[in-house]
Amino acid sequence: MALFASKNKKMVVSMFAVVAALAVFAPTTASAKQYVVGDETGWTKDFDYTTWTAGKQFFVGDSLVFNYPAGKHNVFKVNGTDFQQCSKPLVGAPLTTGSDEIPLKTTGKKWYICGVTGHCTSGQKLVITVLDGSAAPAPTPISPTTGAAPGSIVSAGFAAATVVAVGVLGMFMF
Ligand SMILES: *[C@@H]1O[C@H](CO)[C@@H](O)[C@H](O)[C@H]1NC(C)=O
Ligand SMILES: [Cu+2]
Repeated sequence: MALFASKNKKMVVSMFAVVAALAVFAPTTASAKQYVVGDETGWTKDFDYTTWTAGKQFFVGDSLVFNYPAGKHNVFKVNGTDFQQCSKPLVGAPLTTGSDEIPLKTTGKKWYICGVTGHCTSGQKLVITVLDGSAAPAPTPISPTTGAAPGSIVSAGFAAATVVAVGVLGMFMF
């Protein structure tokens, strides 16, 4: 760094801060996907949700949105047995807003059915497998100051703020 004139140091430090901040934010925004179940058809009976899931990969951090006319359908999260038998869980209320977003927080199989009589048996049932988010491309670690994992938006925000603060500090110090 002794080779750099004071002005160049400022430039290098602030450019570093900007690049590092972008590197922290870019992967978090790019990787989280929101899946509208059934796309424009939405959540309804007489639809093949197995075909809809084919070729899709769901990761922790993604979310599902169930769209339907409120009052016409609902969304129960069930286990594999209830899914097979199209039976509503004995405890727990369904989602009923007509635009129900479900964040995928853990890995593994997730099962959803409509609780209106006859709808699940008419195909209104969805099973997905949620994969570990780390299977997605990992962000390139640039800054040694960002100790936080990029998994959560909050920690990413803190990390970016730290990087920017260091950059600003650097502009005054050098
Ligand atoms: C699935 O959930 C039902 C209640 O809705 C429960 O009775 C049953 O034991 C559960 N099955 C498994 C395999 O957890
Ligand atoms: Cu229904």
